[in-house]
Amino acid sequence: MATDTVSTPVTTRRHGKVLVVSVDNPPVNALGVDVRRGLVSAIDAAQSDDAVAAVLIVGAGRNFIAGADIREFGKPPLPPALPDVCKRIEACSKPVIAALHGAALGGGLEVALAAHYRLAVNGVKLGLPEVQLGLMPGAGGTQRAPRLIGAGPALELMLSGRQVGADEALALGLVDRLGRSDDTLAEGLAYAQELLAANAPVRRTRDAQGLADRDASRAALDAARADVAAKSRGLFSPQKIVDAVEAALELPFDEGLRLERTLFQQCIASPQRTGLIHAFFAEREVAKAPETKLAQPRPLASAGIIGGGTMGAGIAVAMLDAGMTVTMVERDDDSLARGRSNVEKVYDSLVAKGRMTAAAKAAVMARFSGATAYDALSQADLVIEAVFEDMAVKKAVFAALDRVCKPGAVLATNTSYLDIDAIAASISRPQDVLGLHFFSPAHVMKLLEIVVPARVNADAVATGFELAKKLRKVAVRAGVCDGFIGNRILAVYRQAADHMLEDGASPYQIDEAVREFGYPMGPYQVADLAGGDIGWATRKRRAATRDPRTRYVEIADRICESGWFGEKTGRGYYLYAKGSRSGTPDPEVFAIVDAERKRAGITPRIFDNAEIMRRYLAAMINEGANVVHEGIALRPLDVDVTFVAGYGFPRHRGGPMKYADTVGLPQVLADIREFANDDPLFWRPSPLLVDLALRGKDFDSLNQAA
Ligand code: T1G
Ligand code: NAD
Repeated sequence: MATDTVSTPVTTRRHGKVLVVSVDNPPVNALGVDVRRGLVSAIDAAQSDDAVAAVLIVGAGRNFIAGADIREFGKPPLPPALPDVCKRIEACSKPVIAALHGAALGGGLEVALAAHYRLAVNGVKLGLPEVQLGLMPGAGGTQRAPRLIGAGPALELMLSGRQVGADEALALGLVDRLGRSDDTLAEGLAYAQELLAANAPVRRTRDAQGLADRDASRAALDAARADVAAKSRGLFSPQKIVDAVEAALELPFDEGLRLERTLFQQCIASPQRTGLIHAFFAEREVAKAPETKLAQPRPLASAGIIGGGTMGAGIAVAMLDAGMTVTMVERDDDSLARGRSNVEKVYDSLVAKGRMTAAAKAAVMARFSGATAYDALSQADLVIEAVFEDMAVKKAVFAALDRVCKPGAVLATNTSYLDIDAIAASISRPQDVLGLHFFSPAHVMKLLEIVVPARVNADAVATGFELAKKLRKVAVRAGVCDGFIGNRILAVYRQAADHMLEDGASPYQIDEAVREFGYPMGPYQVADLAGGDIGWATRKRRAATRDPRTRYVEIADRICESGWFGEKTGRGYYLYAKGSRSGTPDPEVFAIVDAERKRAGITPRIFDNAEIMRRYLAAMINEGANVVHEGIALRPLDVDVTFVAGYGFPRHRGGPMKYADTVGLPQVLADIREFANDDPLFWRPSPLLVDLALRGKDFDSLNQAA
């Protein structure tokens, strides 16, 4: 065994004639500056050591290399740049082999592509996910990948950002060999020995012939360009990726590399990069709630669901998909049968689409059982209540759970608005009660608000976060208030939209402005999708406590009074032709709006889309600041993740609070103060916003401080 040489986090060790270069930079071996320097030194060492005939690059820990160090972006770049590191690896005159396990993503895959041979073991995840960060491969990936696997497959990988496993990587030609075991080092060394024994030459990817069929490459480029134009909805980097791959086809390698660099710098400079990287890290920060550091989660093998309606059934599917055992309790046999069929419907449609076998469905449903008696839940680790949004009904359910559930069972409610402290106080074990607020459809929507009442134990909250991980949800910790984080803020910016509607804008123009901003849908399309009856019930419930001085727009009530609840009734704000999910403007809605304006004595005025968004976002940001100020959300980034994961806020803008920072808090505050001239009661600047603007701080300063 030869001696160790050069610096950490990259170490080298000679195994016979093979120099093993090991990257060890926890947690994911990101290509920070020390790793880059270490790789260059290692190749230089190999180059100058006659005893070395080949180089094997491996990653220590769970991954090969998960890419460039994302935390370095936006900071002054330190040499060597990653493209130069890759060039150095590729130029090595001795065969360089990369042995891949775990994540080999972004710059990590680019390092592997610069190597001359690639081996992967089972469980590997290869990909070029830069587009998900508002970036593009910037270390040769756009030039080497198309040459290795062809323009079509390379474009698909870079534009989707998806990860591929070992078998697909081999089929694509991304790797040359699959290891028989998961001992990456041993498999890599064996492959290196075999190559040496076969006198395998240095094989540079820059010379690979994946682009030889120009017509096919051109066709793939044209298809990708059309796809990006149709689907990228204003995203910046997808276009740059296509431009770079076009350069791979049209330009010599080194010129293509130079153009890639230029395009990459443009992506770095784009605000979308800032927004998407903020979203990446924010989603990881929200999972680190104080309670998860204080306590270990309780067991989570079996769960009970009370209520098999829209939410109960969706939550049951999410849990079954995560491998849990689920018992649903309903009021009576008919309701239970309906609940079971709501669950089965999801799997039947997967079977019908060929995305699930009947046997797999049967195996999943074998973990599902139903009952009308609560005793069936005596051994459940966790029970989630999703019955009617009525305090008396919910308290009765919790009384029953208090009676039958085992000590230590976590008792959760999926209520959207009701006071969870009151529910907890109604039973003998408030320390086990918390809110688990899913979003519809619960087996699809990523967001899960974990609502923390005053008397809950930390391990019950930690169990909520553990459940979120198990269900692959993005969990955000929220305090108890009317509507928690999401629905509370939604109610305010929806009011701002209704004010503009009554003052002269149309629901269709408002939806258009919101879509232009990057949302998939506007607020009136969302209302029609969710069903106007739910909001109507909430408004009626709130009527008794509404401050009579505040402005109340009755247009939505008029529409609901007509029985128009949206898609489920064929009309709401839009008209829906039979079987169609896309609505058309409804002349009768215009009539209702005109009548309400007359009743309110309002002369309509013109709004342009820019003003619509200034008002819509100012309301959202201001209430977001109130939610942080009151401690309902721990930090501004918790509000951002809530809206990106659960309310369609465009991810490339990072979230409402991040967006506010890009606009500048003084500007947001100025807007609110301008709007307050007409309605000082609605537009009351949040004390937090005023304070931060005064001190020249932004919301991100609070994220850093936490
Ligand atoms: N840079 C810096 N930190 C990173 C990182 C990265 N690339 N990847 C992960 N982390 C941190 C993360 O914030 C967390 O920190 C911890 O590692 C564990 O991550 C030139 C431009 C690899 C699949 O997009 O997809 O290369 O919260 O919780 O679930 O072309 O992390 O503990 O403090 O996610 O096991 C391209 C991003 C970069 C991959 C592991 N690469 N990472 O998942 O753990 S751009 C990526 C992931 C690039 C070049 C370009 C996942 C993972 P903390 P985790 P995980
Ligand atoms: P739903 O009307 O579709 O289903 C409620 C189910 O509860 C019905 O099947 C009913 O039979 C059952 N039920 C009522 N009383 C019961 C009892 N005592 N024991 C057992 N079962 C009983 O309602 P939903 O939309 O699924 O909403 C359920 C809860 O989830 C509500 O608190 C709601 O506010 C909340 N929520 C709804 C949404 C949404 O978009 N629908 C989103 C988040 C949260």
